[in-house]
This record gives sequence, C-alpha cells and structure tokens, in this order.
Amino acid sequence: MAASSSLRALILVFFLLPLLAEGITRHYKFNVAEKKFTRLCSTKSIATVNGQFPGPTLYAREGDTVLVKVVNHVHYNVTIHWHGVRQLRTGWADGPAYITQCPIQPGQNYVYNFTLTGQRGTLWWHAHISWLRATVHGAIVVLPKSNVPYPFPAPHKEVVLVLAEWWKSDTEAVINEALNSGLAPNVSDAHTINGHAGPLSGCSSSARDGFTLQVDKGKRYLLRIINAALNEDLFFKVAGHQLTVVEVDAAYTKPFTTDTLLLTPGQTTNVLLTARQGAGRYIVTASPFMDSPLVAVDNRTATATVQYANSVSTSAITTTKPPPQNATPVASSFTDSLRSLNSQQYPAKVPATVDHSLLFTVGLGVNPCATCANGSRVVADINNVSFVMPTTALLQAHYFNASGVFTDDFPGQPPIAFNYTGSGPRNLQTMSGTRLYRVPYNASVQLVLQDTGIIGPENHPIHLHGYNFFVVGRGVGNYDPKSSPSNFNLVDPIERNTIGVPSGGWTAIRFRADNPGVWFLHCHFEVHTTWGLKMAFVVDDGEGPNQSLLPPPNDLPSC
Ligand SMILES: *[C@@H]1O[C@H](CO)[C@@H](O)[C@H](O)[C@H]1NC(C)=O
Ligand SMILES: *[C@@H]1O[C@H](CO)[C@@H](O)[C@H](O)[C@H]1NC(C)=O
Ligand SMILES: *[C@@H]1O[C@H](CO)[C@@H](O)[C@H](O)[C@H]1NC(C)=O
Ligand SMILES: *[C@@H]1O[C@H](CO)[C@@H](O)[C@H](O)[C@H]1NC(C)=O
Ligand SMILES: *[C@@H]1O[C@H](CO)[C@@H](O)[C@H](O)[C@H]1NC(C)=O
Ligand SMILES: *[C@@H]1O[C@H](CO)[C@@H](O)[C@H](O)[C@H]1NC(C)=O
Ligand SMILES: *[C@@H]1O[C@H](CO)[C@@H](O)[C@H](O)[C@H]1NC(C)=O
Ligand SMILES: *[C@@H]1O[C@H](CO)[C@@H](O)[C@H](O)[C@H]1NC(C)=O
Ligand SMILES: *[C@@H]1O[C@H](CO)[C@@H](O)[C@H](O)[C@H]1NC(C)=O
Ligand SMILES: *[C@@H]1O[C@H](CO)[C@@H](O)[C@H](O)[C@H]1NC(C)=O
Ligand SMILES: [Cu+2]
Repeated sequence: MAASSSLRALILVFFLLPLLAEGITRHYKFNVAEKKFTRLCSTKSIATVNGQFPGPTLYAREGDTVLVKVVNHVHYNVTIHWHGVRQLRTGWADGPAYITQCPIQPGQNYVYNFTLTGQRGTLWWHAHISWLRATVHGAIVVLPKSNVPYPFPAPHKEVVLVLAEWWKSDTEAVINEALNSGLAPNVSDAHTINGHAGPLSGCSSSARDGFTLQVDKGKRYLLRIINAALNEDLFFKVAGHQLTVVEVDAAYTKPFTTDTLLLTPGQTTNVLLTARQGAGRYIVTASPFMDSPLVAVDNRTATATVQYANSVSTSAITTTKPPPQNATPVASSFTDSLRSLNSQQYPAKVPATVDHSLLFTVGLGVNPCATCANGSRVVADINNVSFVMPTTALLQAHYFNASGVFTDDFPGQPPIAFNYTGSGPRNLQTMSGTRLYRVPYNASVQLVLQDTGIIGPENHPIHLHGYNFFVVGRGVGNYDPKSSPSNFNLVDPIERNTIGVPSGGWTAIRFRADNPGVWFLHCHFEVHTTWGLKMAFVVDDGEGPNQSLLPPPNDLPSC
C-alpha cells in the first residue's frame, strides 16, 4: 500500500514537474506522414502530423522555449507555422514557405526553435505551403506561468475543439484544378469538429459518430476553440448553454456572455461553459458565415455532443438552429462585443501616435489567362498588387542583403483612389510583384484594411505574422480619414493576430514594429492567399543589443 502510493507520488512528480515548471525547453517531434481515415466521407490518405487528425496539441508555459523537430515523410514540400506566436527575433522559426524559410523537402527535417514571450492562451500550428494546412494542423496551448492564475474563474477541465473543413478529394488536386481553370475551387464536403463531421452531418458512418464532451452537472469547462478551416468563417453554438468569452488569439478579453461565437479562419477563442442543465445530450454546431451572395460555401453543419454524466448515448438530444449563413448582424454583434481585458496586469498597450499611416485595399480582380476556361483567371490583391511568391525565402534575402529577390516599394496607399465599395464599371486587372513595405524598428503603424467591391464585396480575415495588433476601428462603406478616426477605441480595443474585414467595409489596426524581420500579411481564406491577397513587411533592426534579428540556424532549409 505504502509502496504503491509513494510510487504514485513519484510518478506524479515525474510527469507533473515538467508541466509545472517554466522557462524550460520542451522537445517535440512532428513526423509529417500520410494516413488513411475511414471515419469521414472518403477513405483517401491525407497528410498528417504523427498520424493524427487534428494533429497533436503542443503544450507549453509562457516563458518556455519550444524545439520542434519536423521530419518530412510525404512527397510534398512542407513547412509549419506557429500561428500567433510572436517569434521575437526568431523569424527563422515562423514557417511561411518562401517568406521566412525554404520548404523542408521530402526526406529532410528542420528544428523550429522559439520562445513563448508575453503570451498565454490558445494558438495553433499549421502547414504553411499550398493547401496542406487542410489536414496538417493542431492546437498550441500556452499555459500561464506557474502560480499565475487565469483572470477568470478556474475551470474544472479544459478541452480543445478544432473546427475544420474536409474534402473528399485530395486538397492539392482541388487547388490545382482551380488554378488551371482560373475559376474558384470546389467548396469542401464537410465541416469537422475535432476531426469528425458529427451525427447530424450526413457525412459520418453512424448516428453516434462525432466528438462527445462528457460533462458533470454544475462544473465549469474551458473550451479552447480554433477555426482551422481553409476558406470559411464559422459560427459556433452549444444547444441549451451560454458561452462566456475570456480570451481570443492568446490575449485576455473582458468577459462577455453570448449564445453564438464567430471565428474566422486563423482565429482562436476561449470560452467558459457551465454545465447548468441537469442531464441529457446537447448538440454543438459549427456552421458557415458568408454574407456575399456571389461566393459559394459549404453549407453543411458539423455537429458534436455535450453529454451529461448521468446520460447515455441514446438519451434524448437537444438541438439548436445555427444562424442563417448570411447573418451579418449576428457576426457584427459578436465582433463589436470584444474588448481587451486591459487590467493592471494585462494592459492594452495601444500605440497612441502613428508614424506610418497605411491604407490597403483588399479584394479580387480578373487577369487575362490564355489557357484558362474563360480566357481569364480570378486573382486577388492588396492595393492592386497580386503578390508573386519568390523562389527563395525573403527573410534570407533580407538578412544576407541579396538583391533581385524583392523590392521595398509596396504602395502604402491605393495607387488610384476610387469608390472602393461602390459598384459600377471598372478595370478589373491587377499588377503583379514581390513588393514589401519597409518599417524602421519600433515605428508605430496604423493600417486601414478596406474591402473593395471590384468583383463583389466579401469578408476577408487578414492575418499578420510576428505581431499582435489592436483593432481600433471598424465600419461599413469607405474609410474616411477625416471622420472615421473620431470613433476609434484607443483604450481597450481587442488585441489579436487575425481580423475579419467586413464585407463592403473596413477595419483599422495599430501595432508597434518592435520585432525585426520579414512578416507576412495575408488573407486567411487560403483561396485568396493563393490568388495573391498577400504582402510582407520588412522591419529593420534597431540599434540596441536585443533589437536585431538573430542569425539563421545551421539547419535552415535551402531552396
Ligand atoms: C535555440 O535558439 C537559441 C537562440 O534563440 C539558441 O541559443 C539555442 O542554442 C537554440 N537551440 C537549439 C537546440 O538550436
Ligand atoms: C470539383 O467538383 C466537380 C463537380 O462536382 C467535380 O467534377 C470535380 O471532380 C471536383 N474536383 C476535384 C479535384 O475534386
Ligand atoms: C446547401 O447548398 C446546396 C447546393 O447549393 C443546396 O442544394 C442545399 O439546399 C443547401 N442546403 C441548405 C441546408 O441550405
Ligand atoms: C466561366 O466559365 C465557366 C465554365 O466554363 C462558366 O460556367 C462561367 O459562366 C464562365 N464565366 C464567365 C464570367 O464567363
Ligand atoms: C547587410 O547590410 C547591412 C547594412 O549595410 C550590414 O550591416 C550587414 O552586415 C549586411 N549583412 C550581411 C550578412 O552582409
Ligand atoms: C459609392 O458607391 C455607393 C454604392 O454604389 C454609393 O451609394 C455611394 O454614394 C458612392 N460614394 C461616393 C462617394 O461616390
Ligand atoms: C491596377 O493595375 C492595372 C495594371 O496596371 C491597371 O490597369 C488598373 O487600372 C489598376 N487598378 C486600380 C484599381 O488601381
Ligand atoms: C518604442 O517607442 C515607444 C514610444 O515612443 C517608446 O516608449 C519605447 O521605449 C520604444 N522602445 C524601444 C525599444 O525603443
Ligand atoms: C537582452 O536580452 C538578454 C536576454 O534576454 C537580457 O539578459 C538582457 O538584459 C537584455 N539587454 C537589454 C539591454 O535589454
Ligand atoms: C520543393 O522546394 C524546392 C526548393 O524551393 C523546389 O525547388 C521544388 O520545386 C519544390 N517541389 C515542389 C513539388 O514544389
Ligand atoms: Cu480574403
């Protein structure tokens, strides 16, 4: 008896000590390899990490250094991005292919080496090359430093929920088909919650198939929700339960309670759910939000189940109606409710003044294409530039002063001012180029992202690498530099790394360029990124001892 309990104590110490400690180095190995999954609509092989879909959760504490050895066993080039990790001075570990590194080629490996500084919450990792992130993705859970509590009631249990999109076909075939035709790619065949489409989806093998969260009456659960979908914003609901938002993109928020969440691809949201119902089973839904009538989406709802401990899998089920696909008011109400916690411990350090004031139009265009179905192809752009990927990594070109890879003349304003969200006849063509925008170290940047109606207005979830930004304003129609700033929130705006630019409207963000390197800015709808809705900032080194990009690691892949 005594022996067994001391053994148990020893085992506890052995396993828990690393998790309780902080400022330590955590080692992970990610084997990228093919695996077959029969639980969904088809039995194709997909690229996975360690044979899991979604992939393994990476756990660490604020202050830890993380070393992930990625070994490529598939026949595609691979890179992994640590979405939302600041990567202070360690751009070499950020991951977007041809931006910060050359790909890890088949049979090769690379160790991502980064430290989690000043962040805690839910982030995620995903492949950052072509469309491989469809299946190569997973959660990152950054716990607070030991003995630092959450600024909200402690949960009894924490659960990661990864929302995604699933195609019956190989996603590389889907995007290649679209690029050849010049038309939009096929929409997905199902949405998934933790890799299952769910019992009500029409895409599962049994009525009981799907992710089940077991709960005890009266207990509190922290749901760490990630939208890993390629091309769709998702609403999230739990029948019979309210959700209290406490954190987004690894930044604490003022808590607020709602029955519906909205997550764009790339965004993460932590909510508290109290198991207030006595018993039974309650349906969880993930369903698309799209308020542009021109854009086709996968309208299938993924489902999961919250099941009380005293219930069985055949107990009565309570369902919920997802918001309509075009429910703009539901989406706006959620977005407008988000505020930074802005406490003494977690202040919102919003830049009060602006050194670089930028206006970027984001939208679609049409360029000639002799081999395409209609003699033209759909493209996307920022300030009329459809970004062309270089054949060597921009960060290397920057660090080694290589010429001829990029220019630093990205336009800070639209080349032609026009009625951005208006309709009417237009020249639909865009320019192409590998153009970057240069910012000195520690400059404050205000960036207004303005949707265009050139093809049709559409929401764009814009993600910035290497930084969190503050979302200081948002509006419909055209941004007005004279009147719009008077409504900016410079006190407690939400801090995050990905923000939806509203369909036919604009969003204003601010950040301080305190992280030297080359940082990707792009639409997190993968189809728009593929079409060219992307650019990069080059942030120069500062003069101080800790203000320069570190040298590249020895195992950095080459092109
Ligand atoms: C990780 O990077 C740090 C510098 O940020 C360096 O000191 C350390 O040696 C690296 N570790 C490995 C295993 O490469
Ligand atoms: C895309 O959808 C069309 C129409 O359903 C189908 O014929 C085609 O095979 C699909 N393409 C891929 C790559 O799955
Ligand atoms: C989903 O879209 C398909 C194809 O456009 C349509 O036939 C179907 O009725 C839609 N289903 C729902 C529930 O809206
Ligand atoms: C483009 O081609 C597709 C398929 O050939 C056709 O359905 C569509 O109507 C065409 N669109 C335009 C704008 O010509
Ligand atoms: C690149 O140019 C800068 C500024 O001229 C210089 O300080 C730096 O040493 C150069 N880097 C390399 C690797 O040559
Ligand atoms: C822009 O276009 C919209 C829609 O066509 C129109 O309502 C608005 O008056 C236009 N604005 C300006 C400044 O022309
Ligand atoms: C974009 O660039 C193309 C090619 O130079 C030009 O024809 C078009 O007018 C420009 N459009 C806008 C909105 O700047
Ligand atoms: C960056 O600029 C801010 C505002 O001017 C200043 O308070 C801060 O000390 C600067 N940081 C560095 C590292 O220079
Ligand atoms: C630079 O960073 C090191 C390691 O984080 C730290 O010990 C040192 O105090 C920093 N120096 C300055 C001037 O901030
Ligand atoms: C993989 O990356 C290398 C280096 O950039 C490149 O030469 C090669 O063409 C890529 N392979 C594929 C299949 O894209
Ligand atoms: Cu977009």
